[in-house]
Amino acid sequence: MRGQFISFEGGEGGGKTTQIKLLAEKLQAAGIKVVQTREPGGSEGAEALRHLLLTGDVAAWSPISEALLFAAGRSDHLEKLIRPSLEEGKWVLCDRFLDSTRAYQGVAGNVPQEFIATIEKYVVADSLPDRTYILDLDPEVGLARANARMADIKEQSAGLAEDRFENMRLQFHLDLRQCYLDIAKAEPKRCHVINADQAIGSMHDDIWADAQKLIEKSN
Ligand code: Z5A
Repeated sequence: MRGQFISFEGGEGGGKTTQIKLLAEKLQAAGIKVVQTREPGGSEGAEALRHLLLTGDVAAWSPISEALLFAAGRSDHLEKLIRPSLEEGKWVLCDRFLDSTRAYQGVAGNVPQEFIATIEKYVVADSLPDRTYILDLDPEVGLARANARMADIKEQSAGLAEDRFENMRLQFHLDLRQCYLDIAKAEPKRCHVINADQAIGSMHDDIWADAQKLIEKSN
């Protein structure tokens, strides 16, 4: 039986990585095989693109070039990892997916939605996530969390840190938040908004309550 495809989305510091790890542990304890992955990245080619996209000058790529590069990585990721894993019955938990392009390059970067929709049609096609958890948080709180984590990473990696988008102005992050909430409103069956301004354990409880329904449905 095909596995379930779950993506985690939201602005900076919402806790996606933390929540993916917790959900993966619960699913594995329930006997489900899980693949944890991320975008940009997740396959060899897409990880190389990640490095190009997320290091260096914030203006290195125009939003339209970024949309194409993220799409190229997504196409490789889908072909090499996501679709084969789902076919093997594994559940795929993905840190960011197509909604990040809609939000970061689309609404916040002004790339026309028709352009993004066309790329989605050919790259993602019918491989939409079965469920998307949108971790919703005031950007000022999220950026403070992300910056605290970044300070640790920079100390360990001599300055090579992926902080391009975190350097953008606050309005950019407010636009992102609104875009995610609009996506959730437009696609309520796929997207569930999780309040990220609560303790890690409470967020996990909300996600697990919903994931259990997915397990029941997929049995
Ligand atoms: N991007 C794009 O533009 N277009 C696209 O199509 C795609 C991506 C796919 C990827 O960065 C960047 O690529 C991203 C969008 C862009 N923008 N940026 N910057 P990334 O993968 O390096 O980082 P991220 O996805 O933005 O992750 P993050 O927001 O920094 O972190 P997170 O995964 O959401 O959170 P976390 O690592 O689990 O937690 C962050 C810190 O907060 C950490 O210290 C935790 O211990 C702490 N935390 C977590 N939860 C809580 C709660 N509940 N309370 C208190 N503290 C917490």
